[in-house]
Amino acid sequence: MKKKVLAVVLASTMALALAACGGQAAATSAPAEPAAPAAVEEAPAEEPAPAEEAAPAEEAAPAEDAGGDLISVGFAQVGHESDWRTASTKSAQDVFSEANGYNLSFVDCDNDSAAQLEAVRSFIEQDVDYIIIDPIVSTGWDTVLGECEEAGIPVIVIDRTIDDSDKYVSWVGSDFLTEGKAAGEWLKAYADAQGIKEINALIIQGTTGSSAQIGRTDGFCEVADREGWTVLDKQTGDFTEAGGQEVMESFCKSYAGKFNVVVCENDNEAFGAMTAMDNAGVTYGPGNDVILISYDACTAGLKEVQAGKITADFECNPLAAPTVEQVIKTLQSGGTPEAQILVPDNWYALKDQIVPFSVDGNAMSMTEVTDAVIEAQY
Ligand code: GYE
Repeated sequence: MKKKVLAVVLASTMALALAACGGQAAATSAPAEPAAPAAVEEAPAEEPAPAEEAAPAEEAAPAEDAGGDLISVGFAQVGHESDWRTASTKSAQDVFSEANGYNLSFVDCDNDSAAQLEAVRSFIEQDVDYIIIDPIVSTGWDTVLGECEEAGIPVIVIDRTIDDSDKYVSWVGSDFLTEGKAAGEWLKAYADAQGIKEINALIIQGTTGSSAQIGRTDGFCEVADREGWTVLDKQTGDFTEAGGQEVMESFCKSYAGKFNVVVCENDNEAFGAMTAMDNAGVTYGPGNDVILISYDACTAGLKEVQAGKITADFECNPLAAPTVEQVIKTLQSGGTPEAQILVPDNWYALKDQIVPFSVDGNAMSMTEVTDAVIEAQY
């Protein structure tokens, strides 16, 4: 299969050059994420931090307001599209419980941006004390955030970024651009180690216009462009398993025998892509036809790494709620929280796929997937 791939590539260099990442950048370009891909040092830790340690919760001193009432918090959540999202929701519901002194209004916006704006406006009407937003897409926010400001309700942005407004107090989340670059730089080092000379990649993207999609696509494509790899195609799977399967089914038909790398922008898309490749007779994982790269590194994703299906998985930690609670406590006591708080991530593979690589000159470490690592994951 690899030889076949090489032959096709050499025969159609011109056509493929048109489909390279750079040629399609406009489709996914957006204002830079406000979170300076800060602390690369803070990114992958040496040891797998057990999930709870990523953002330690404080001892549960009920966080009631000065009058002894519960603190009301509205959370406009993206939806329920992935394992990552389920973990994020559970984390918020656990932290902002009545026992901890909160009254949580939780809205699952079902990946609908209009519904998400409506949810925020309903929180303003309820006159909640704080609003948490995980923005489905990164633009279209300035007006409604202005309304929050006018109502005197502090907004905390969680996970995905808002790129067209700064009317919020803090952002807590992961560095998606670094995740994408890490996937690209790992692939470069791994391909070199394996003697793979040609990369012909397909990308199943996350929800179009979400900062997670933009950062991961841009980061990976930056390396792809630099290395002269061919990105045959990239299409959104909307961060769902069904979406990943559908896109991969169409890729398997359109690019049969032509690709040796599939990048899925989350684990659930990877699960769907695996089904599609199984049905098309395409093998993937270490030693097989296709290098399968994924993001999130949820428990089910790491199990597929262990099973030799996903070749490398780039984490995005969903347990940000304890850190958001710290922001609220800081505000409650009249302090000023950090404007940007990065949740650290790890990169995962099996032992034989762990190769040294750097991102922006900073050496990265990878974590070997073992039973204990999977056990500790979210
Ligand atoms: O990767 C995906 C989820 O915004 C980082 O959204 C999050 C992404 C995550 O649906 O699984």
